[in-house]
Amino acid sequence: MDFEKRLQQLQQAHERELNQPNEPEELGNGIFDRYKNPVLTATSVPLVWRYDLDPATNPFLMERLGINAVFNAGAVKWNDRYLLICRVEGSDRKSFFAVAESPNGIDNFRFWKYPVNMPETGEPDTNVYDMRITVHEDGWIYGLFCTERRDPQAAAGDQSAAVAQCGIARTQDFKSWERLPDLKTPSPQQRNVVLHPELVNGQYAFYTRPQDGFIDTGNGGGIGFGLANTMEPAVIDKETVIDKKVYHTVYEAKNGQGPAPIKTAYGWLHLAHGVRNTAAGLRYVLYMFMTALDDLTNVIYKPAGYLLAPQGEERIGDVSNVVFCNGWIADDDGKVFIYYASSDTRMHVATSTIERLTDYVMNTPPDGFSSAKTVRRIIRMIDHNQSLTAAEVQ
Ligand code: M1P
Repeated sequence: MDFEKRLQQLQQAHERELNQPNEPEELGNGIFDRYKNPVLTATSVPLVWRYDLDPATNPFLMERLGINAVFNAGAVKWNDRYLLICRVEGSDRKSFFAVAESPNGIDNFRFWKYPVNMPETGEPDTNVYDMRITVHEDGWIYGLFCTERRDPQAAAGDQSAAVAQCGIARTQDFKSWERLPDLKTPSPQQRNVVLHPELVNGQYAFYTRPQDGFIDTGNGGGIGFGLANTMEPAVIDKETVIDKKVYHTVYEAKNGQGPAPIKTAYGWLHLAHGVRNTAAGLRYVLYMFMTALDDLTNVIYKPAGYLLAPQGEERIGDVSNVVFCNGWIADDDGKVFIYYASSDTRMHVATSTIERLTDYVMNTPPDGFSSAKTVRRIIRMIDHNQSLTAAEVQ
């Protein structure tokens, strides 16, 4: 096929994908609405990032810099637009950040002209991913992310051992970023670190995820909390686990804070991921809890089980059976956009409201930690429903 014709076809297919309207799935569960299409995939990435469009240097118009996946995006409403700060992973396995913007938060996401050119520290990152955005009361917008480097202690034959730490950068426009020193904590490794939007007694507050190893959290794990006097550099001397791993729950293997929590009249709403072991490997789901307004370490409500688990095609991808969320947006009218990735492959949106999410978190029963308690709860609900008059049920 001739170069011009192929180019035209590629451009048409790309525009068709970007302009595809998104619609909620029917009925839903009353807590949130899923949408029919992913909001971003690997093929949403601009053609000019992937193809050399010069017939002299790329006569077959082949993809030169392939993109493998777009997932795990931080999110923020900025200048009335919905921004996703995506983890874009090249076919070379390296992740980087890129901003995509939508007028309505559910479709028509388009990447900005260039990916984020994140500055490095004196110890260059091998891989960076999973940015959490915090619009902080100090006036900066912070992006906290995982920075990964080869484990300097690893034997020559071990090319997988890595050290994960929390990288920190700040911005005012999402284009130019100032890199700050990596977070220091008592834990040997860190992932899923999130900055709280408000100061606590004049200090910066962080949600952490202490872990002994790169994949296994070992004796660590749980969502931790710590304070630092300043961001330059941010040093946490003491980490307290506020939401720990628990046997036979959806967060028995590990868990991690999702995006920065949302403040409500009743408490801080948290979205997190929980991981359990199965014969088919790890399964990642999303769950919620609420902490007290006057004590960020006090979990006051926590419904049993998951809020959102992988479903349909979400189950399949590079790392199957995973949903992961590090970005959500609460609009002034109370609408909430939950941006979640499926199977480390693509981005989706689910919508809800603060009213629904607080009702879900505050009025859904907590975990009873045994089958017998689950059955007793169901019987109570059946009996309650049977006691209603026909008129009440209608
Ligand atoms: O592959 C699933 C997820 O695994 C890691 O999350 P966690 O540290 O909680 O296990 C991260 O690499 C994340 O990016 C990835 O989606």
